[in-house]
Amino acid sequence: MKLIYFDFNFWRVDILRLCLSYSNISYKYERVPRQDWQKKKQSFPFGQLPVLIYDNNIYAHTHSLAIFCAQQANLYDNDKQKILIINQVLDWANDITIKIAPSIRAAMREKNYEKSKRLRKEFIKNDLLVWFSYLEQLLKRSSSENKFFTDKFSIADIIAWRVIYWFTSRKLDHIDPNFLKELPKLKNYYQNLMSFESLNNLREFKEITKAD
Ligand SMILES: N[C@@H](CCC(=O)N[C@@H](CS)C(=O)NCC(=O)O)C(=O)O
Repeated sequence: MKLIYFDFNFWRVDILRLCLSYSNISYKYERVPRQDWQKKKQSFPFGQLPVLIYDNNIYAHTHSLAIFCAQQANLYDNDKQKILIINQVLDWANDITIKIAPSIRAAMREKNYEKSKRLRKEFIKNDLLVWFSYLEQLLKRSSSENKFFTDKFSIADIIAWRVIYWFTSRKLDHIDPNFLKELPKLKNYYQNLMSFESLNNLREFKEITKAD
């Protein structure tokens, strides 16, 4: 099994790596340097990363790959309603990424820092707490103790941990790293995951949190 992503850490690929590693499934990992992307883009399905190479076939799209890796790692579920909960966390992660993406693109691609700042402030005003409170609400109505989304550690918790880590790790300009104080249940959930040994002992977890 081989995963391919860019030469930086991001939740879309990290959730796949964490899943596989959790169940000791070995995988290769190729990082494409950003400067090589334009000449390589067309060789990937959908012109995007991450991709998974499995049994000589290539597969794309975070959602599909996440379900596949979680199934391999026994971090998905067989219960239809639990599957719905897990899939919603995946869709939440995708949606909040799409919401913040214009402010990232303005800085990274266009090098227009004023525009990026304006878009980031708009995101903070309109979306940041709204979207994290959606996640907190989902946690509250899905789990009995606000410990794991489906009451059993799953890829949903890996995704939620990774995305909250991204938003609270001071990597995103203008975002108060303490914004979760407004959402105490989600904050507590996240802190429990930070100290959950089955997760924080993984090599990938250490690498992700050390890189910042
Ligand atoms: N629908 C894709 C979106 C993946 C995506 O947006 N990948 C970005 C990096 S995070 C990318 O490949 N950007 C380069 C490009 O679109 O040229 C998925 O679910 O994985």
